[in-house]
Amino acid sequence: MANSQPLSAADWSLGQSIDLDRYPLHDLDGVGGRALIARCREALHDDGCCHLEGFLTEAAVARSAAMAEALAPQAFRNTTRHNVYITPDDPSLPAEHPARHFQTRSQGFICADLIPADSDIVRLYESEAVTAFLSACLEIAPIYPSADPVACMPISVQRTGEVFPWHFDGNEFTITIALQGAEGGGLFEYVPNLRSPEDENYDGVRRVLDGERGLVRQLDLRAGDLQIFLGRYSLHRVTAVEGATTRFIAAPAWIRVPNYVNTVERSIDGYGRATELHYRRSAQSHDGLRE
Ligand SMILES: O=C(O)CCC(=O)C(=O)O
Ligand SMILES: [Fe+2]
Repeated sequence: MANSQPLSAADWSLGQSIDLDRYPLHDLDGVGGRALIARCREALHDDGCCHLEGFLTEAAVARSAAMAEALAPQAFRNTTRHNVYITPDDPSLPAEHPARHFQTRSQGFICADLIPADSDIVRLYESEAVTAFLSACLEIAPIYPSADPVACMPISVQRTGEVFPWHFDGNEFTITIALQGAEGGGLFEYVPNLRSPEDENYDGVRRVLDGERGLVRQLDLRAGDLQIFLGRYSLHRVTAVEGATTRFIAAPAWIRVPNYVNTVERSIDGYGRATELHYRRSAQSHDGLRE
């Protein structure tokens, strides 16, 4: 099991960032650690979503929210229109097909290379204990932090009126850490396992887009909460933020391949810029396939 590795001494200092009394990541093989992993696995199996309230310490929340506020003016702001599959329009499909339903998304991203190396969230991202914990919860091993300097851990910046409409994620799982909640709105809504590799369930997707609420669950992620989410099968969105307080969510990326770096095009498309590393990496494919 991925969590059987001994903990490096440096990881003990994670107690400054993570509430280790509630979430004993320093002792995953102990009784509390094993119970925590079992609880997370159950939530992921049943609901595709594991919500750990108060994962960060109060001091880490205060530092992280202040950091996000200070960096927010440098966020890359973007407004796009997309369908739930994040694919281009296909006029050969009937107008009522969900792939033809486009909604506007507007938000900003604080790119990872702006986040100080000594911040709570970067230290957490680089911790072997955190990677081992997530790997154990997801039952996927090994997983690696991304090597992309811009996209490895963006902080989403969602201001008044901004919405992240219904979609499925391209990646199998997503980890988020809420740094600041909205005063109102900014709710994470999801429909667990609405589709599967065997069944796209276009009718079910259509009904949610038409406003059917029966299967929709709602989470008000508060500052300090950690979420593990299987977004490839569960349709989800973030409702419009209300009030003057910006919603900040960090999205640290763990992936199945080591040393992953986006292509120049993906980096510019998603985050507005590419670095020297992206240009060097674009000269070669990571798996030999055309990208
Ligand atoms: O902001 C959130 O809580 C989740 C955003 C989301 O669904 C995504 O980044 O794919
Ligand atoms: Fe998503």
